[in-house]
Amino acid sequence: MITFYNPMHRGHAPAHEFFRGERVPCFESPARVDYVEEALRARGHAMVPPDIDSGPVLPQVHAPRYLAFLQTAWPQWLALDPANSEVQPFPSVWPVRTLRSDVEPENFIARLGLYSMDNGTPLAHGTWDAAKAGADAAASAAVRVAQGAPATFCCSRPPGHHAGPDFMGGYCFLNNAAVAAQVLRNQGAQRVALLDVDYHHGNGTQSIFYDRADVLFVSIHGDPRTEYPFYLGHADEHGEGPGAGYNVNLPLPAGATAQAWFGALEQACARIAAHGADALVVSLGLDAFEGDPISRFALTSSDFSRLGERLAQLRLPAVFVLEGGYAAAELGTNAVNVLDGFGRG
Ligand code: SP5
Ligand code: ZN
Repeated sequence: MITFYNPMHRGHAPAHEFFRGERVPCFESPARVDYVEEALRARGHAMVPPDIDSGPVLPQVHAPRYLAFLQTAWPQWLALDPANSEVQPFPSVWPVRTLRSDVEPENFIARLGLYSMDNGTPLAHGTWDAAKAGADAAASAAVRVAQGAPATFCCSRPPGHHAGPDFMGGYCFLNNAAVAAQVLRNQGAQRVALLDVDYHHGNGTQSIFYDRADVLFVSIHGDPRTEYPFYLGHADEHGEGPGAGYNVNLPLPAGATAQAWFGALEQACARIAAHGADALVVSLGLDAFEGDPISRFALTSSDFSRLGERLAQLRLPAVFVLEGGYAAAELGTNAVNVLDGFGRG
């Protein structure tokens, strides 16, 4: 399968995140993609750099003022104090209910809060370049499928599915899967199905397409009553306006078995088949793996092969986009198992 890699991902390497008020090493590390690239190479998958600029598509899925902030966030942080080059900025205040989000504050940390859903998405000097090259890789993967490739893989980090129209969150900055779906639409697909199998609900993707019927969003994830992102991903979120009926959430309790997971996958596939899509985008999080350090599903490495084989039965051209998955050493096997399963199916 043609894989687009992200030549800039290593520049996004924040040192720590917060857990229970303490600094801990980042789960979302450059090593994750190193392992996936190694497995792709070992199993003979061609890897090519992005060849499409996502610049014109980004404003179709993200607010211009958010893009402007993100692109210049690091230089703005340094402008406050040159010593900040060694310090990670974190938001500490957010415009929750009753507060205004229409007026951009001048204070940098206040603007960071305006454009963040959590304090778990650290910025580093190379974050914009890494996120932008990742969006380019997603756009490239989508164009290649629009041109007739049966399937492509966007092997990139940082991930994207928690990033909403105008905010970062959950280690995500630019929504790569949304970019891929929008590019497929721009290239002539009338209907796109987007399946999100990351352990965490893809709140950003859901929100971007919530009022649209052309992109069906279907997600299998840990129940937000107990799992991140907590405030979205419930089964009663069906879409709104023209998008009513085009959002499908299939939450499962933390600790759910692989059997329960594949039961949800059947429901997802039935809804996708009914959509009459021209193409499929898969938000390929691998944190439903039994060995994932921050998640509580039970898929084995061979279950990821089964996932790929089942998705192939949809008989749709597909763009796979890497999302989460924090059992770094197993990430390569699990990712390529999905891709090879899809190739066999
Ligand atoms: C793309 C993606 O998978 N983002 C996930 C973001 C999750 N952020 C919350 C991380 C909380 C870590 N909790 C550690 C629990 C260890 N027992
Ligand atoms: Zn996840």
